[in-house]
Amino acid sequence: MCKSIFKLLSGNPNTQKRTTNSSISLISILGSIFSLLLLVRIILVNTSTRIYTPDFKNTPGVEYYDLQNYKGNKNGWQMGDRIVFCVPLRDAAEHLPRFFRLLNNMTYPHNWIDLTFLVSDSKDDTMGVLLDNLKSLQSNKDKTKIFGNIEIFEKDFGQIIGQSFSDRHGFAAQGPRRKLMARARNWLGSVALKPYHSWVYWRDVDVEVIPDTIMEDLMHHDKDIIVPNVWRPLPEWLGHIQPYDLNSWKESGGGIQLANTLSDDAVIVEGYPEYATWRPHLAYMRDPSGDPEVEMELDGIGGVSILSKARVFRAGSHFPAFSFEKHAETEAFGKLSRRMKYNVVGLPNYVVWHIYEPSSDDLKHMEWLAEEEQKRLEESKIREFYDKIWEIGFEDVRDKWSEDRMQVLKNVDPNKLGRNVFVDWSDTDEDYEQDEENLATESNSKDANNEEAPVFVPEILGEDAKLKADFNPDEV
Ligand SMILES: Nc1nc2c(ncn2[C@@H]2O[C@H](COP(=O)(O)OP(=O)(O)O)[C@@H](O)[C@H]2O)c(=O)[nH]1
Ligand SMILES: [Mg+2]
Repeated sequence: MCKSIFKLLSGNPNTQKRTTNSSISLISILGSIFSLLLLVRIILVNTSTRIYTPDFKNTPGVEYYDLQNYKGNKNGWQMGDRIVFCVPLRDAAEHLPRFFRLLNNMTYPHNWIDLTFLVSDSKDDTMGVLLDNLKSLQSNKDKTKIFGNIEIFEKDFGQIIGQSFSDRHGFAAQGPRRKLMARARNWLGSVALKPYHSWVYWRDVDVEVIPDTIMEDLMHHDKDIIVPNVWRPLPEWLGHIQPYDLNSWKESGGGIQLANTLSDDAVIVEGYPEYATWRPHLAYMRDPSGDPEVEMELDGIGGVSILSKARVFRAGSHFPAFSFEKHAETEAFGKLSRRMKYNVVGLPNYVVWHIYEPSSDDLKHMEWLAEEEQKRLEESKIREFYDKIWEIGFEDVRDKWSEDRMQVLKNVDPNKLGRNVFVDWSDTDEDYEQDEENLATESNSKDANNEEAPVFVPEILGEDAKLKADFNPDEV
């Protein structure tokens, strides 16, 4: 039957033409359907993978941010990731010039760094010095060195604890100070963080030495929160260097046990005998020749230099200004962020150096050292003076005399010099004779009175004669 139809179709030319036409239209219909399906598919694929992007170009005053774009890349310096620096300041005038010097040396593209400062409870000219330093920082002729947006906030919190080393580090001061510091940090963080920031960097003003590549060095670890190790230099008499920041640690059984015994409001602080936690501290994990890339998981962290992804704060983590798991401020920030499933990491072999500030005891000791030094100086001055007097009073002229002796004798005719020197006293004047007579009379009378005879010094004369006898003109 197929055969007959084929025959039928191919046999008649009209039928053949109709068949060709209908084939073409069939193909074009199929093509159209295929193209349509393809188009639908493309539309479907595109709409399902791409987020809807509203267009606000024509709506004044609207800013749109797709927050997916600000999640923080591990190579942020190549991706244009914007960082906000948060710097709390109190009585920081003396530290600011150093802070800005270090800031200016940083290798992370300056244009992508925004700076924010919170100035609180300062008795010195922190604000004035801050403004001066910012002015010269931003007047750099090299435009690549100019920083991004700069914001300064001012708010006093009524901090009653002094800013001296010993005031700040006394045990009793710790709880209230840390809670208040937490408030200050939250005030700053909440106004500083903008939607276009990918990273937040917390930095204390009083850092002495820090690698210029600190941002890249911390960022490439790609952690939610990361801190370096913090040590400080010491004067020679205290032993050169010392771990500084004990707030970065890993929780221990001892720490948890201790926390359970404390009241709800208590704040555990490290480095005080009152609170023995036996926690492993990041500071003590340092191996000076160890790999700086080594990471250590942490629970509590210190605040000297924290790099955090912005999303950690966006999600609600912060610096508890109350007792959170018996901690406050940066240590509680670490603990809280861990509870929120963010990773918190420290670098034991990568070190940032905090400045050395003397404690009250150090100051007393230094005062004593200065007094001792003063005493030593005075004594050495007196000794120098006496040495001079001694030299002048008891000058040793023997060498000088042997030189002079030659000078004295060099014009004497050696031929006339004999071993026995004859002294002709005949031309001695009368006065001299008279003197001799007087001397003799005096001597006789003294002898008569049994008094001591005048001392005659034949050795001297003999010495003189010997000198002349020994004289060799060839040696002159
Ligand atoms: N805004 C503000 N900053 C503070 C306050 N106390 C300290 N700071 C700043 O916070 C940072 C850390 O303080 P610091 O006293 O050095 O802490 P320590 O090194 O842990 O003793 C420094 O930059 C200080 O200038 C405060 O009450 N308010
Ligand atoms: Mg400090």
